[in-house]
Amino acid sequence: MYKSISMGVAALLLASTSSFADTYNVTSSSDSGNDTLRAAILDASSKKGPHTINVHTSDIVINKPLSYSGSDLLNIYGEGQTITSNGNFNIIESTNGADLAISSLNLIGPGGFDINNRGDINEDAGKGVFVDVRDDQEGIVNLILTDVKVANVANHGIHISDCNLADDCGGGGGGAGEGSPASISVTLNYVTVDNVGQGKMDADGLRVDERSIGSIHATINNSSFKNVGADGVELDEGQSGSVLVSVIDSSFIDNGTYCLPSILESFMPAEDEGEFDDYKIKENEIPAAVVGSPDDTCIEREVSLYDSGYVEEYEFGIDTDDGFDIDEAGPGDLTASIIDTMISGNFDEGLDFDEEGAGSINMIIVNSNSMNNSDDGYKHSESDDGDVNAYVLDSRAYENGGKGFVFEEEDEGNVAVTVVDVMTTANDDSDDTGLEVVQDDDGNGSLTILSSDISDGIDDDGVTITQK
Ligand SMILES: [Ca+2]
Ligand SMILES: [Ca+2]
Ligand SMILES: [Ca+2]
Ligand SMILES: [Ca+2]
Repeated sequence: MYKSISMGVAALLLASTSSFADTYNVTSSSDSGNDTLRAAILDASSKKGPHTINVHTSDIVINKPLSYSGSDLLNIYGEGQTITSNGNFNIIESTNGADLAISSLNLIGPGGFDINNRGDINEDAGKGVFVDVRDDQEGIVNLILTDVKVANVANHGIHISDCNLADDCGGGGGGAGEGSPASISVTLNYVTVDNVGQGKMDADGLRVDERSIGSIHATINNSSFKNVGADGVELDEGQSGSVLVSVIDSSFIDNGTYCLPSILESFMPAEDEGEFDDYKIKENEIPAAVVGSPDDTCIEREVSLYDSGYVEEYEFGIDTDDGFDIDEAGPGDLTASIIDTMISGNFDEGLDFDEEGAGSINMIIVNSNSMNNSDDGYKHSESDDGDVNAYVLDSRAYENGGKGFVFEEEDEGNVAVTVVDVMTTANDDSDDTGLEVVQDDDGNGSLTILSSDISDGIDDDGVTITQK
């Protein structure tokens, strides 16, 4: 029995060694033809892998996607070259759920996108790197990018989709679709994502859609996400499975700008909110959904009615986005460590982490700054069964349009937040809150504050505070 397993492993090793020997060397910078990157990817698509492609050329301009349809690992090693797409399409895609590793390449789209120059009208908006997970896939799908820059594409910079609705999966608790049993692991080292997602609504720097069984593991080191139309990073985990994140020495700057308020404000109704007594105002008497703006999906309209059918209140809002957004739904935890990281100038929250269904939020934030974001600096919301556990060390939140740090826990479960050497100031949500900790419904709440300066005040509910 033992012997046959060993022989199986030896056979596997032999198979992979012989495949590795079948390495491709790209020596032509043409878009297609002999010795090109496209030819190597096409050939690899038709063979068992894993495959390795070494790119030794000058820069490459492509006229259509570099599309890998194999299901075994593809490694592409560049030497710092730039691959530019001369149209609005995906630059590199793994269409059959294969693991993909890319090193030392710049992937650059055509650019020039914004809400007035959309990339999704009568065409599909192009992405930088796209991995499409198969419906029947199992195990872990891996995407590893090292020393890679992605810029100027209309849609997501980097997208891994384990969701059968493709770009219509939506996000968060409202996210739809089914997926495979597989989990997703994404590792970014020295990756820059700049000026992507400006050609359509809800297009992120890095986007992971994980559905059905399986978790998301994201490791982000020495990387930056800036000038993205929607979130710098958005991780959406639906149904069972957890989100596990490690971010070190990275930045999330000036993201969430596609639905640009300075362009859309002139399309907002004169009265963009209202609150009424019962039997006063009918729904057809309040402003209708906005039409005729550059992208009407940017303008949200929320209406709540009394049982009588009359309007209780309504509100219009412009849907800007965050630096880093996580939505974990169904059974499973949201566990993240954010270390040596800068979060600044994002048009909604800096960090916006939401956990629903069974499971907890477990956070560690060390030596990080969140400032000048339009809403909260760091926001954590937990609902249903499960706790909020957070440890914040040597970190700062200042000059955010919302609160500095927010930890909200609802339903069954406890909240335990410890902050050490933390500074907050000039966060202005109209009631000046540097630190908000809320424990709702059943459970205990504790907030421990050591050698910290929360100069704009603490907002607490259901929490025992120990301060030294
Ligand atoms: Ca899955
Ligand atoms: Ca889950
Ligand atoms: Ca959960
Ligand atoms: Ca709870």
